Amino acid sequence: MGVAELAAGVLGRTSASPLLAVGSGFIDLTPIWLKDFAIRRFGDDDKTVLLIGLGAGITIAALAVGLLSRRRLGWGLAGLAAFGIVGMVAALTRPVAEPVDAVPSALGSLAGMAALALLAHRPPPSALGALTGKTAQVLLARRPQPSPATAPGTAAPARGEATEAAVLNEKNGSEPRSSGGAGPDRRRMLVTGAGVVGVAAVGGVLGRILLRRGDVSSVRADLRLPRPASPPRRVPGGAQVRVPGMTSFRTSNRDFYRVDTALVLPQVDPRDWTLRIHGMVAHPVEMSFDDLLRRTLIERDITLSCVSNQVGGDLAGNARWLGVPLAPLLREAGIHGGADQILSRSFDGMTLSTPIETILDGRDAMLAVGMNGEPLPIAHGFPARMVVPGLYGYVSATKWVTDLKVTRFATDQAYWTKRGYAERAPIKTFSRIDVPRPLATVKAGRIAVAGTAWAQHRGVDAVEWQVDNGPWRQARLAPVPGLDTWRQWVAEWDAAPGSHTLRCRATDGTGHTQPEHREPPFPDGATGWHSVVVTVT
Ligand SMILES: Nc1nc2c(c(=O)[nH]1)N[C@H]1C(S)=C(S)[C@@H](COP(=O)(O)O)O[C@H]1N2
Ligand SMILES: [Mo]
Repeated sequence: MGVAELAAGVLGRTSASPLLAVGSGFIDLTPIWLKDFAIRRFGDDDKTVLLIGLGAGITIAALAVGLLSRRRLGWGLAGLAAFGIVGMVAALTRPVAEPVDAVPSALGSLAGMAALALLAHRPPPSALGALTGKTAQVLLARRPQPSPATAPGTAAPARGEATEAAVLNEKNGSEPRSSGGAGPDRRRMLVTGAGVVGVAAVGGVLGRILLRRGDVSSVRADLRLPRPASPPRRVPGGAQVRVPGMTSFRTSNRDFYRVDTALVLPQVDPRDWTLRIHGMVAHPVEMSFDDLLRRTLIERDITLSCVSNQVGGDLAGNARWLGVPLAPLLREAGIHGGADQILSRSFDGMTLSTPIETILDGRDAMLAVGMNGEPLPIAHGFPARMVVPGLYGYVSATKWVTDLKVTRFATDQAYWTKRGYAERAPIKTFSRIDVPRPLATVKAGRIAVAGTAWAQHRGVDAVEWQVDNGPWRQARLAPVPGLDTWRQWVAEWDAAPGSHTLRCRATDGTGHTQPEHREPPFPDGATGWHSVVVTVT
């Protein structure tokens, strides 16, 4: 594996590293329930957990191969060949695969086989310290013979001697084989072993260092973005509810949730970046990053949310996005009648499908280049991503976007829609209680109950809350800059001692109130009322 990592590093192709290719293949094959569990349980650490799990799996498989090869070297070699094949298949089935991506796995596999053969190899008897082993005896006994092959009959006494020697050895409690405790045999084994470990470690580390050549952090740090021609609406002072422990209205780039299938972050240099607009269009477009920045820029506050967000969950964030409006770009390309989908593709081969009408209906759908006053962070799609207010991320928020194909739902499917998620996925009306926290202990008396609600592009018109199945009461809604951000709410509660359950539900701008009925995130977003149990003392 060290050799394979080194080869991937020399090629400068992350997707050719068997470890990362197998990990990415694993992500693609992960069933939805396991993905939702991983997101819920590990959040942003899901990839680290996957890599640790993969490491453990490989260790166990390697131990099995090692044990097999003690029985028969051929089985061990076959096991290592299988390792190589798995790596090659994984690398070649990545969406960005090129034939050369098979090379690291193949080399790694061959190196592994060579290492195993070296380590398993038994040295010739002349090198042995103690000449008491069976092989040694046989060879010694044979030495006077011209050749066992030409004089088969003469081997008989020798075999007898050897058996005697073996029996004697067994009586003495030592193995009849020559591999006894100390001596040059063992030293040689240790030296070979250390050599193999050394090559593997150096290869692995060097490979990783080489793969980091492509890092674009410094390019990003030096990038200056133009100012927007259309600035954002002012965020009202009261948008932030002043309650200790309350979610902040604006999510910082550092705290912004991250959800994607990228095991390692795509490193896209804006100088090499191009965006293609093609498919059902009159004039296909190919533009550079500078071309993009020369267009009219807008800046807007928009709340993103993930379809995997559970009731009460925090897979949502509100940021100020700077970008180029998508609708005019597409219109200039000349959309053919009958097109109903934009299939966007990212640098790492991820695909997302977006209903075309949601981009053209006047909302602030954009190709974002800035987030909260900075170029997009690498984890959030540097240098450009899509943002479409009102749609779940998986049908709108393509990070590291490089390609927009105007097409039809009947023709093309994207990564998640292929896996059964809804093609049209407006964000469902959602509300949660942020303060007090679940299972908190609070002092009896007047306390603040506060939370966040969202129904992007429809707006939140009301949030109600209740204590222990009592009457629903209206919460006070904080002001917001527009329909596309989340909205904070707050209420005052005369808390009496005891254990209490608090609940909330929101009503959006279309008059629709969140249903009580709980549905899981699959296939178009979770539903249900959020509740929090607290102890009042
Ligand atoms: N290239 C790419 N873009 C992607 C994804 C992805 O896996 N790959 N995930 C999408 C999903 S499911 C969500 S919820 C949002 C999350 O954006 P964020 O990580 O910036 O919060 O990105 C979307 N864009
Ligand atoms: Mo998502």
